[in-house]
Amino acid sequence: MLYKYNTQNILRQLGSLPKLVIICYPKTMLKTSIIVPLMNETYSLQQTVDIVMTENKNDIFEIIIVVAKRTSTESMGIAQELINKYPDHIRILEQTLPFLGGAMRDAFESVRGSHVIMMASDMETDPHTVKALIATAAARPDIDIIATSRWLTGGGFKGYKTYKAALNFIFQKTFSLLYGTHLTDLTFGFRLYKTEWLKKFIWTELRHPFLFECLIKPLRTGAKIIEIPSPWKSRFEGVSQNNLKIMASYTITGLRLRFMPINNFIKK
Ligand SMILES: Nc1nc2c(ncn2[C@@H]2O[C@H](COP(=O)(O)OP(=O)(O)OP(=O)(O)O)[C@@H](O)[C@H]2O)c(=O)[nH]1
Ligand SMILES: [Mg+2]
Repeated sequence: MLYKYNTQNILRQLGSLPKLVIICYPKTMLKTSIIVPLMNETYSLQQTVDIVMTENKNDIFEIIIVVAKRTSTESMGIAQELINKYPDHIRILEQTLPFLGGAMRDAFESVRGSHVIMMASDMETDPHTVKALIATAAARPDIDIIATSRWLTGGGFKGYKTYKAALNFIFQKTFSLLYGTHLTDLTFGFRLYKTEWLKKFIWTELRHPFLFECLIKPLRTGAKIIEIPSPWKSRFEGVSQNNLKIMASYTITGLRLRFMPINNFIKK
């Protein structure tokens, strides 16, 4: 006799073990919302979405392209083309809060999937890694957040200035010690979250350090976090919104949140 069961049902039914079990995973294993903020990228946005859709269509519930008033007309044109190409999957969200952190925070409020992937549209977050993130989440339902790391074997930096890489290394080592964590990349804004972990917190950062805040608040409250490697490659078009002053302010964010009572940033 054949039984079509998922893993949970099999475990529940262990008392009456069938002779032969066929495990049928549903086609769509995760209902993933992907957040892609957009400022002045064109070809890299197209490439990002095309690769993600080709490799993961069944696991993607929606791709949210977050735009600002300052998003370029050319970029808006490409976003519209992508909506025409993938009408069931892509939507545009106009941010109300300012800057990159504001874009992400607005998107966190708007996601409808069971899992969320945050990434960029400048091809610095390797779209091929999305497949690995989804596969890891499916294989490890016990994990709350899967972060990607540029510092693990299989990651790496291409086109990153040497002094920036050195500062980044010192930053990661210092803050992993301060937070007592094995994680090697606390600031790379390329991660998969169980959606509930995005809804638990009062967020405060608006600029790039939000990418750090949205990892260390869950870390401080006991989220189970693992890392997989992902290579970083410098953008080949458009311009970064980041600068040295913003990069320096990550330090203030890290120090402030290390000693803040948890109750001050968990939603009641
Ligand atoms: N909607 C929106 N997107 C933004 C904003 N700032 C940056 N982005 C997007 O967020 C992604 C990452 O932004 P970058 O400014 O390149 O930041 P970064 O990659 O962390 O920093 P770099 O290492 O300097 O490149 C890109 O896809 C940008 O288009 C913003 O204020 N609003
Ligand atoms: Mg960038």
